Amino acid sequence: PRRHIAEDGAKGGPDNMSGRGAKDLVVKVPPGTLVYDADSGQLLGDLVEAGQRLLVAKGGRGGRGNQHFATSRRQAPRIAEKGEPAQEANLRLELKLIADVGIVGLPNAGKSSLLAAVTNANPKIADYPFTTLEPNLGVVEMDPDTTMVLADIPGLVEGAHMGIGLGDAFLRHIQRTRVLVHMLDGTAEDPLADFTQINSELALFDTKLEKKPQVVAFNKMDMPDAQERWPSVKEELEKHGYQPMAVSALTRDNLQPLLWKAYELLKTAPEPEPVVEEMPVYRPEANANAFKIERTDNGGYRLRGEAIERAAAMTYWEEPATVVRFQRILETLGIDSALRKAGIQEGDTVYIGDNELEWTD
Ligand SMILES: Nc1nc2c(ncn2[C@@H]2O[C@H](COP(=O)(O)OP(=O)(O)OP(=O)(O)O)[C@@H](O)[C@H]2O)c(=O)[nH]1
Ligand SMILES: [Mg+2]
Repeated sequence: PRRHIAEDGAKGGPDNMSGRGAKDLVVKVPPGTLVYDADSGQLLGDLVEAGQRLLVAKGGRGGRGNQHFATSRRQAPRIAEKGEPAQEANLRLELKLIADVGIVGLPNAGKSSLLAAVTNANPKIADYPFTTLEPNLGVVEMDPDTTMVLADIPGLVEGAHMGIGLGDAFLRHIQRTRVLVHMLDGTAEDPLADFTQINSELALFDTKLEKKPQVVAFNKMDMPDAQERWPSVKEELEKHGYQPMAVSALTRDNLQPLLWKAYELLKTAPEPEPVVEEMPVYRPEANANAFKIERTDNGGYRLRGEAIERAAAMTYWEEPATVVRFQRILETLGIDSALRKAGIQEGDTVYIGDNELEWTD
């Protein structure tokens, strides 16, 4: 986890100077990022489009200057507030990449080679498993009016749905593609077994993935091994209702027809379901003035509550005037009487946030 900390609001000053409010801290995330409250698991928002913003924690308001505390009796009050501390939130970010077409297949099938051959993307390509460690995106322009976004989705190995080889992270990306190009390594011992394995990983992760429209691309047709296997693989796949295409990412043979086939499916494929129908933007606390009194092990009292904890954080305890003001807040919120009801005695300790106070009558 990484911490991002915005400034607190600045303190208020004399001569009616209000403190500066804290500047917004903007954390940039790529489109397709889901934002969850890490503690409750609640989904706070789904940042789909470029430029979309989500407020997850407010920065601190600046402290009010002394003039704010003037009354008819006290014309020049000594109190000024400390800046308000910024809200805190633990967030979990999940990236669901958004592409029209996801290229899936076992390691070494030629996914990255396909992406590199047809788009401007420049993914790593090598002949050992797991060359590609994160999905790559590329835009393919079939003609000036027809473009698609392709994603090379690596890491689909056996057990991917259980998180083996980071597979579940990759599977999540597939949820937000509309059509799959399923690449088979034509030189593999048993391309059909590979095909079944990938499909079962998809289904085990999310049954909706299995139903995504698939174009099967039998790759490496430039190799004699692949040419030899092709007729039987084709026949078997056709029996199951697929229309596989033999291609070579290396020689680029048949890649254009493959893309048009994917495009055809794309036009009729359903939009991927949004993860949340409504987009909650910010949820205010139920009742900021609510408070709770807990007994501590050492016989003290701990006060919990948004408003009171904030007021405590904004009090200068060495300034009697601000302490008096805090005392008034205790009374206004009914905390004072609740503490008395709870049996608080002179000299008892009251904890609020990081503050430790002594109760005096
Ligand atoms: N002969 C031949 N080799 C190919 C073809 N396509 C890919 N290759 C080779 O196969 C190997 C794997 O290709 P990649 O594109 O890296 O495969 P990948 O599916 O992205 O693999 P991972 O990233 O590990 O999942 C590389 O050595 C490629 O050069 C093809 O059409 N013909
Ligand atoms: Mg790759």
